Amino acid sequence: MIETLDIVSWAGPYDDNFRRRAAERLEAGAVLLFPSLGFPLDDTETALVRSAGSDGSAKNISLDPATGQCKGSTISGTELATLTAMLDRFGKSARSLVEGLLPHYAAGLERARTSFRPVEISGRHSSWRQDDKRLHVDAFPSRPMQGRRILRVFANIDLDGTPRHWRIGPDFETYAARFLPSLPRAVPGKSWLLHRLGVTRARRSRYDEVMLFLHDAAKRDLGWQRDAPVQEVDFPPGCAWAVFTDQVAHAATAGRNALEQSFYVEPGALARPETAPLAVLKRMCGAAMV
Ligand code: AKG
Repeated sequence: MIETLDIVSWAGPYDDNFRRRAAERLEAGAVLLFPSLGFPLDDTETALVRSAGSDGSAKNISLDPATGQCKGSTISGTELATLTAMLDRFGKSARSLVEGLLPHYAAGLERARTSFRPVEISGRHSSWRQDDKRLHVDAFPSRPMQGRRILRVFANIDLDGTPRHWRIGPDFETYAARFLPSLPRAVPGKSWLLHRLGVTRARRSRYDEVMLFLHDAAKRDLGWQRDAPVQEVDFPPGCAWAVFTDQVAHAATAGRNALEQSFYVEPGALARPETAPLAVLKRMCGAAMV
């Protein structure tokens, strides 16, 4: 489940061996772990990270690279400019890493939001649906993916040595097989109406409905949360990791001060599309998904 790649720079070119292993293992559902890939901070960024988490900012401070706007933080002025620049630098570094290791994604890769997650996870309260301490695969209620993949790059930038702790659950097919028997039938007109009402940015495909169902059904099932076989992983400060979070069941149970960059990947850019949730669900449900 964990493929360790000992690279030390966010910019390639990377060794053929690293590129081959990244391409083979990521789409097979592994987490690519880069134990020596730290994201260095300068003095002003370090001061900002040190004070974050206690200033009332949201659990997720995010930068939209399309607008350059940073949302969720209570800071302003030069501090906000420093934070925005740090997030943008991380987003660009993550893109350079992905394009260097997985060059076949470059033409089908969209950089989405970059986030800073300063707040300690353990003990944090949220609704069951938003509780990322429960195992889940990612799906977005308002942003239909229509088969595009969700690839995320994380870095732990905590200054006091706190690891980020994840639980990684069973493979996607095993996860889906557990919940698909109770998948509700599609409701004609629902995706049209949700789009019309502005609840979703585009029409949800059946793929989006099934992925949201899998996200919710897993988080709601406390018995499965307790009993599912998991691998416990600590991501210490100074490391980075990349994972298809729409495929890999994951729960983040402890840690603070992480950076995260989301990418959307076109299905046509995948090396092995038959391993993607879109193909797995089509096969398991016996029906077209998009
Ligand atoms: C998610 O964003 O889907 C999570 O589960 C949180 C991961 C993290 O912040 O480490």
